[in-house]
Amino acid sequence: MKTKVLSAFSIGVVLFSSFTFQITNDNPKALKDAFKKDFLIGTALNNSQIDEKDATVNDLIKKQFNAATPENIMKSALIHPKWDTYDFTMADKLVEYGKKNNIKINGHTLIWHSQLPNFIRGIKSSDSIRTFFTDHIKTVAGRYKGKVFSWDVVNEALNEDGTLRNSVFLKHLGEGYLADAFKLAQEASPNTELYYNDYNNEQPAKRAGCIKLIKKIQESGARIDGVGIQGHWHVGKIPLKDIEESILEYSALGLKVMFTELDIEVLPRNFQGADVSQRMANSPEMNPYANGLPENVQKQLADDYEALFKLFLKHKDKVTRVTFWGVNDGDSWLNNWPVRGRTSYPLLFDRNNQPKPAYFKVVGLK
Ligand code: 9MR
Repeated sequence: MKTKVLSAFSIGVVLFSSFTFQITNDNPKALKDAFKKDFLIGTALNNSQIDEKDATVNDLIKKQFNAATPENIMKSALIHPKWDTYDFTMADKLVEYGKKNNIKINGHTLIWHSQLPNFIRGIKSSDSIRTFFTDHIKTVAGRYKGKVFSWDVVNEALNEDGTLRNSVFLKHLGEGYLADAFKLAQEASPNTELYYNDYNNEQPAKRAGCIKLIKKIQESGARIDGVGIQGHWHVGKIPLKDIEESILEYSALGLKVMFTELDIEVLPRNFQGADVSQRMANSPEMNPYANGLPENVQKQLADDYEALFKLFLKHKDKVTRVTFWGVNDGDSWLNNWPVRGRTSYPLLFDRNNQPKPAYFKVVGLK
């Protein structure tokens, strides 16, 4: 009898210790804690997340991230829908959410050629574009003065060859609009960090254009604090050398470097970057992992994330934030771009909010 009790006890101990071991193994430090001394860890938030609709997602956000960027709600089409009408409802909620949960908010974005309000199309005079530009920055940056940590003041002003994009702002205001945007943002919100943000600006030609653009802003006397490299990359093709050179070259200009919209696409595509106007037709070959991600791709994704974070850690004195473009695979924009309705797997958390092998590799670096 005694022996029986003892063995039941020892089985219990063995079970208990393997259980505890599993907990520690499956439950490593949260991202924001693991990289606490290195850089902020951010995510993009959509309306349902700001509204705290799903308790599991909400817990995940609060546990893992200490920075957030609104995925859409601060873009001019949404926050400034009519000439004299602003809608701050969701942006105000986001700011509250950040305050409540100790999450630093990066405003995204003041001046961007895309997701502009409809009324812009009807404007033909440069004076009116100037008025829109000035009022928009003053009003939006002014409202969140002291409430957001930083702003993407200008987003995606460059072409792939490094020349300036022929946006409505360049056409009507000339290239001085870049420095003007930073000056206006600085006046409206003096203690907020001000950034230029783009995709593919780690690529040599676009990077050279980006450096030229930054120097012009600096020479104008305007303040620019950092540059965001969005980081929409493709599995197995992370341009590590270009990224490292970019970190060094941008920080040599006295700027902080951020990875602002990180995700790694695993689905086929015949071009790079994140120009939302580019689209491709759907077909079964274009959506190969509708029923799950093969082991080898999952491993490559994990290895890519590990290599990236190793590089970020190597330059942690220059990199101040790494933000993922979405919380989990299910809500990534890559399920709908450049092909609608695909099943993509670009982030560290899966559709059930569970950490993926890539998460363990990244956190395992610490
Ligand atoms: O993720 C955003 C998606 O929900 C929007 O439909 C899209 C529309 O332009 O914008 C996406 O976010 C973009 C970001 O604001 C700027 N860089 C590229 C991002 C992905 O397109």
